[in-house]
Amino acid sequence: MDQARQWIADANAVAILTGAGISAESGVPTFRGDGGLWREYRAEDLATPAAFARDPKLVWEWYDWRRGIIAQAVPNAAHRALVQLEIRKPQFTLITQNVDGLHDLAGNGKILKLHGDIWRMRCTECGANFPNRRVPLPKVPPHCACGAMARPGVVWFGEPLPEGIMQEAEHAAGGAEVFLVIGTSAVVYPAASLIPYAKQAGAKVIEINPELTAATSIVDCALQGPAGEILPQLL
Ligand code: BJW
Ligand code: ZN
Repeated sequence: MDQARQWIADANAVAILTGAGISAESGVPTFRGDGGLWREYRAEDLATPAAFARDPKLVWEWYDWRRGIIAQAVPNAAHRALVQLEIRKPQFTLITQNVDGLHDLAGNGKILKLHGDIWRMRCTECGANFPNRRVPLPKVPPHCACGAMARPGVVWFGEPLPEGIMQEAEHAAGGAEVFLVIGTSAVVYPAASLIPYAKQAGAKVIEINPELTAATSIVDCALQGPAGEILPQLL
């Protein structure tokens, strides 16, 4: 812990990769592991274009239910600590796999949302991309102004990430002196590839997670515990 604290204190350029675990203490369920996913379905079976094509109403009910949970959630001590870190560091990039918007709500400015935003929708026909914070949705599935069905503004398995975002994330990871990996199982690609990418570019990689993950064996320092407890101590 002391060594990691020193690396962070000495760094001008910091990049961070967060996953669902950083929002766990805000009451947002994670995807995998204990207490992870919901109802009788697996995320992998609902978060795909095929699932949406098969049964858009079912997929939208799942997202509507999750939006209801997220709407009640507020940023926790870990989200808040990252706001303080951004204030302190001249070069700071927060790369998140999360769609919950809690980093925005906490007040971070430079956020790369690799997997989109649960508070946005996209039209399946005209391509419009628009915000929608209505909870619960008055009608499921929701529609675009053009009349066609809308879909959640998130990235499903088998879909490309938003245009250019991995280049930006790699730029930040490649230039970072310290790369923090917080609350992710590090099994979903290409997000997980940022961890070895940062390491190979020379960053000190610090992981914060109560469990061992796919990344633990390659990080320079693994701090085992909940992000809401570890991060405030670290910064
Ligand atoms: C705590 C804590 C506390 C608990 N404090 N920590 C082989 C190699 C490379 C790629 C592939 C491959 N095989 C298949 C692929 C492709 C696929 C993939 O990676 N699959 C793997 C699962 C094998 N990837 C994709 O399909 C991606 N697209 C792509 O590759 O496109 C290529 C392409 C190019 C051009 C044209 C077409 C295609 C897209 C991936 C999209 C992922 N989407 C989801 C859903 C988002 C929307 C939604 O929310 O519904 O993103 S899936 C889900 O997993 C979600 C998450 O962002 C993502 C990562 O999960 P995360 O955040 O790590 O959460 P968990 O639950 O796994 O882990 C939580 C962690 O927190 C745990 O470790 C806990 O211990 C910890 N924790 N409490 C700190 N208090
Ligand atoms: Zn439309």
